[in-house]
Amino acid sequence: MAQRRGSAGQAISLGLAILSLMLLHSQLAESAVYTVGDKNGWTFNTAAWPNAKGSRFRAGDVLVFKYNRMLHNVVAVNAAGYNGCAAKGGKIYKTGNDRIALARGPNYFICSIPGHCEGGMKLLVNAA
Ligand code: CU1
Repeated sequence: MAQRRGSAGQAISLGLAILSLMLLHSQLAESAVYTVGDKNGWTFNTAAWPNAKGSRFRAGDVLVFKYNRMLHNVVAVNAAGYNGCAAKGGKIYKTGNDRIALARGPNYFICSIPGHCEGGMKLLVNAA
C-alpha cells in the first residue's frame, strides 16, 4: 500500500519535472540572453555593442550586465536620463551580474558613478 502510493507520487513528481523542463525549454526558445559587451562586460565604450549584435533584439530578450560592483552599477533610465546622464528616477541595479529583460522600443541604461556615463558608459538597445 505504502509502496503503491510512493510509486504514484514518484510518477507525479517525474511528470511535473518533465512539464517544467518543457516550459523552461519553450521560454528559452522564445527569448535570447545577451551578455552586454560580450567578453568585456558592461564598461566604457559599450555604446557600439548593440550594433555589433546586428540589432536583433526583441522584447523579452534578457541583457546580462557583468561588471565589478565596487566600480560600477546599472541604472535603467528614460531618454532624458540617457541623454543627460541623469540617474534620478531610474531603477538601479548593483549586483555585478544583473539580468534585465528588454521592453519593446528603446531601452536606456547608464552607469551612475560620477563621470562614467559622461565617459561613455551608457547603452541604448532597441527591441522589436
Ligand atoms: Cu561605471
